[in-house]
Amino acid sequence: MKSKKIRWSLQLSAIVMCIILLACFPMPALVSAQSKVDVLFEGTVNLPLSETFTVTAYNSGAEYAVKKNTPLGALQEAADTAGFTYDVTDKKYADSGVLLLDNVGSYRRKSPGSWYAYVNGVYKDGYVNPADGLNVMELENGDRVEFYYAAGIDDPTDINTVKEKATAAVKIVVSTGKSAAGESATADWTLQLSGASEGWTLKLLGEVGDTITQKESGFETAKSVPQLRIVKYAEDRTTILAEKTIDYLWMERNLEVIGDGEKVYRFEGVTFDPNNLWDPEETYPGGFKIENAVKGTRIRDLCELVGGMGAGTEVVLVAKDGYETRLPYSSIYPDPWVQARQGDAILAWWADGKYVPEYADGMRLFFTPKDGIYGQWDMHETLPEKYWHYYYSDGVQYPSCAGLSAKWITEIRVYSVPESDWKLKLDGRDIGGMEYEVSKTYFEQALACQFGANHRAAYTDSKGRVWEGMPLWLLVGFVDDADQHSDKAFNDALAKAGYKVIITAADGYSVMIDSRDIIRNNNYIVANTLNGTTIPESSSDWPLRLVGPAVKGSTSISKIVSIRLVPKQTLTDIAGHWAGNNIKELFVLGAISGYPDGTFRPDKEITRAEFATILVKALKLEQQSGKVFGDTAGHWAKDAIATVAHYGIVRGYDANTFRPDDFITREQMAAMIVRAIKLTPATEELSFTDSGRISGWAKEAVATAVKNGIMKGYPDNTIRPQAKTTRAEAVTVIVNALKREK
Ligand SMILES: [Ca+2]
Ligand SMILES: [Ca+2]
Repeated sequence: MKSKKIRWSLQLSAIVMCIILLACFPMPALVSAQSKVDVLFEGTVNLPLSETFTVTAYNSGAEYAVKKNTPLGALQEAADTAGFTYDVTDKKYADSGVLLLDNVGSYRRKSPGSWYAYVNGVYKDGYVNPADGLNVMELENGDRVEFYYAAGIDDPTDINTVKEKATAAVKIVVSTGKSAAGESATADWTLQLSGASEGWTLKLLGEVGDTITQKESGFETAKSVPQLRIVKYAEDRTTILAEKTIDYLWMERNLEVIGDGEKVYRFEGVTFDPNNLWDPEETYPGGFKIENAVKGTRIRDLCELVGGMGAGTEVVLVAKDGYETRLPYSSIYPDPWVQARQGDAILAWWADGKYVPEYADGMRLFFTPKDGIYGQWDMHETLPEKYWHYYYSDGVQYPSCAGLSAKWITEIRVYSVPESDWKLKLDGRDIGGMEYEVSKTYFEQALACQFGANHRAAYTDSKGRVWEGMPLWLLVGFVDDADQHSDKAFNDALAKAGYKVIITAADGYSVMIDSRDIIRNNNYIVANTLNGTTIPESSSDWPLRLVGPAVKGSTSISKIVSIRLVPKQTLTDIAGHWAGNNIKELFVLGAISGYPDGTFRPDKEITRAEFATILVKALKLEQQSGKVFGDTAGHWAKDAIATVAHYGIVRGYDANTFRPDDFITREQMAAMIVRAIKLTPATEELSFTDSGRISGWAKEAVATAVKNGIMKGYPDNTIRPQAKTTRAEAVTVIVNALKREK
């Protein structure tokens, strides 16, 4: 949450880049004095090795990841720098993997000329020779890449004739590393900026291609009064209709001051009582998380400075670290019901005798309810559910109204029309997990680290665009098994065993990623923001786009609406079965397999040998071959039985007898499972109606299994110790045991 990258630095680096680019690259008009040729770009581009960018084929709309150190990468950099466009087609991609250049700027293919590409003066024609493909061949430091647009060319390999006839050109020298970039690549410069209250000077040093991040020190001490920017956006949510930048001095002079500086306003702390999450009686068992005597300005009055909130919209309060808090129209323009419980939503710039910046948490959101306390139940009663904040602790989702009280607010975004909502469907049921629908708000709150861990990840693409969102593995962890929120929510064992992660777009297009490629890494990120702003609905990426260093053409997907986890193979007879989820989980783990006809036959009995085999695989016991019973010597499960015997999980009937093909009874199963995961023995008497029928040697094991939730009785309160175990029951007991181990 405490990102060093403050909002200003983004704006500064944009200015910085412009200045550097202007300084380093001569304008095209200045370098083409000697001929009629329209030189769209001439200069050096820096192409980092092992980075890629995404290009969209204009004929098909398909996206491709292309290495930067290719002729196409060089063209892309030139295009970005000089501000022209180009078009490639993928009509040859399917059979030769090349992209072909048709148009650059207004110079179109066969209208009347065509584009010819050269590297160090040698013609490169990917159409004829795929190794010469502009997206294929790799460039080296100092390579010259030239593109000429000319008509009436018989022999493209004759570069001199092509140059003579050319009417347009792009001339690039390639630099592939900072050290080789030459004198034009570094620049020292000084930038003078004036703050609203006093001037200050900021000196940044950088190199072309660097991301320059302003250090917080110096900047903050120089800036004596924090500024607040208020912006109103048009219906497209991008165009700025009005904006105003003010500070508390202006607010105090010009707008009604809320709060008398004596009355204390409080936010209730979380209850930490799982049986009383909301504290509707308002007894405040968790005390108060925030309590200050404040003065501030109504957020409504601030919104009105730029024309007010559109009906049904939400206001976005942005903190200096980028943290966003959203409140609905009804919270800023409250009706009497909300007014009584919530009061005004204000931006506090004074607390306990101090103005900002000495009031270090300011400017901060406060509510001014009549009773002085904004509690969990007030949040429940005054805000729609999607605005509720939570705090996770020990797997419990506690309502946390204090989470609304955002600190360090520097910007208020006001909108004209409501933002379209979206939902992301997560479905892990096919691998034994669960189904969950992530709302837009939930996703945003998770990113704002309300969920106990930092869920935010960022990726800068080849065009320098910064995408932010949630790593794919974290989303998968919500539904891969029954554990949604603990730090072990992502099931590593399942992911290592391998299942398919299918990501689907609104139009039905989908991509598949192997679970083994996503394990606790940021190679795949489901992004909802671009350059610090939520992806707008007008974008073809809305609402979510898959980005990250591992995302290639075949895994590139936008408009994501669902993520489904599916096993590599499926079983045909477990749909609707009471143990279906457990069966799927062990199946994906590879601990059980189906019959050749695709069935699992869950209600069939299971033999002692089969149970031992599943146990070895599920618990990943290291294979041992020492112990062989007289009747397991030639048995198919000889090794698994030897392994469980080695670990003391089974003892057999005697040295010679294991009876591998006997069906295992429930009390035998209890004995094996309890020894397998080494549970502390329980001695409690069991209260099943048939407890007395449990064999003496199995009493402790059955009690232990029941006490640990690994085995359960039947609805008629029997435990049926000598009944044959079904395959479904065996799987369930093992899954329960695995949970205990976890
Ligand atoms: Ca209250
Ligand atoms: Ca999980």
